[in-house]
Amino acid sequence: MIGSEVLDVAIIGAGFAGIGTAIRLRNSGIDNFAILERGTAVGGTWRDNTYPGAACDIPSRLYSYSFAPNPNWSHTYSGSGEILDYIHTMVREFDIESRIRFEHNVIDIAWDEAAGYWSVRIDGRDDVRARAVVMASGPLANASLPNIRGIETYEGHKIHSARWDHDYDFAGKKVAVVGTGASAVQIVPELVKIADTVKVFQRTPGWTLPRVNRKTKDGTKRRFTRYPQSQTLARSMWFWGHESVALGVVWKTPLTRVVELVGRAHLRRQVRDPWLRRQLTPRFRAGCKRLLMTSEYYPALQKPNCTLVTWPIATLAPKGIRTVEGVEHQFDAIVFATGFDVSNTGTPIPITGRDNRVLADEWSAGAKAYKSIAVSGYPNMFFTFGPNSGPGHSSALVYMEAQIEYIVDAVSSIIDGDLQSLEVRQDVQDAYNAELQRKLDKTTWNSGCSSWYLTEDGFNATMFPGFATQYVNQLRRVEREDYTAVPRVLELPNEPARAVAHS
Ligand code: N01
Repeated sequence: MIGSEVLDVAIIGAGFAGIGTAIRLRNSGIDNFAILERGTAVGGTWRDNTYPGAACDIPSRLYSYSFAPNPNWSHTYSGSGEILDYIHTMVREFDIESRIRFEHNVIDIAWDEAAGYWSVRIDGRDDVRARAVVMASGPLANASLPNIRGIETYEGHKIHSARWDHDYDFAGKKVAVVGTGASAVQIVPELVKIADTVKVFQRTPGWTLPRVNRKTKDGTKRRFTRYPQSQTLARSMWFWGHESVALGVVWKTPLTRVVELVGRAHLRRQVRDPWLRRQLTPRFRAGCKRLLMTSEYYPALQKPNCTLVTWPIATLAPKGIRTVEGVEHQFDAIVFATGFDVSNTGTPIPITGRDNRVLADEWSAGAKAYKSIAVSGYPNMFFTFGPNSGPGHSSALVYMEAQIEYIVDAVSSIIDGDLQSLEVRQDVQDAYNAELQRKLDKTTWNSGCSSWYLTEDGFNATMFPGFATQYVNQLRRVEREDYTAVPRVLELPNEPARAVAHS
């Protein structure tokens, strides 16, 4: 049903990006917005990923917003609970709670060209109209069980890493972990402490680097509280440290070999058994898949109750997992740390733009946008963590903050300039993407491994081929010549009359 409400901005999702956008919109004087959240709590991926050992592999000083510094991070790298607390604290301190509408599952978004607003359909509720929409639904929001033969026949307990079952007692159980990515390497060290046995099913060994996690001293917390500049300086040092790593991780350079040498040395130091070492040695360039930052994973694999299985899985059976050489491994529970249904093709929600264009169709071979944020044909719509916005070497929050500032600038242009629409030019978007794909050819991500960064056809719709500095700099301001701006001619329904701007 069409509701009567007209928002200036509808934000889809109350994760890090949605909350950050809300804070910065409000700081810039835009107050008529709502966050539409399908869940019952804020936090997005940090609300959902509560598996034992869940933590961030980027230092907290950098994995936080510069406009919401936290002097009290307990460790260099925080656990998921502490990160979720940080998000809750922002919601409280910036007074965002009243703007969040929980259990508002957006099922369709369509542009009304004549009226100049987006019609946002919400499951079982009145539609909302919004002059601008910010898609903050996140690329890793949808946990997916893998497409393994026989998965439905397995009779034991199935758990996905991002939908942890905290009621299930692993004590004394025989457990399988499928997958050896960023989630699995955090789960396995915790599971071996409680389960009777753990078998880890590895398809591809990843590059693993040591992670030194130090407790933050009380004196340091006090100093950061008293002298906020000292925390800014610490953040800056982490930023530049990660920027230097880009030289070996983002591009295939001689420094990539150095990263690989560090990975090999880490493996040699932690794993004495040459056969196990061989099984764990990656066969692709470092950085191609996400680097695994852990000092706990290799030791956990060598605990007496843990086994690495490298035979490919043939099928799941009622009692467990059958591998291709014909062995059936029986389990009480299987943990799937197999990643997410990543929308680098299609869109998470049906989106219909100008002239009835359907974004999922346009993105079927791989998503494309301008500077990861705007898409031609879809005016007044802005993506956080849109196409080609992923960092391989730095904090997602640094990228997200730059996106938010750009989006707030664009939305301010629409509201303050009383624009009907602000739409990126197709030729500008095409030129940007041609250059982007040319640059991606030289990156480690496109160097021949398979990962969630790439579509099945090998198109990279996920990562930004450059330094964080370059990504941030391109988003410093909205260049008006990149966009077509149409002044508003109609008043929106049920809103106080406004002066209509004329160009
Ligand atoms: O998922 P993944 P994840 N049969 O896709 C294997 C973020 N994150 O949840 O490599 C057997 O990386 C698959 O094998 P292969 C981060 O951005 C961040 O671990 O495809 N195995 C792989 O080993 C990360 O990139 C943090 O051969 C199957 C694993 O499952 C993203 O989340 C922490 C299979 C999936 O690895 C996803 O990480 C955790 C099958 N059918 C996650 N299908 C931070 O610290 C898949 N696999 C910030």
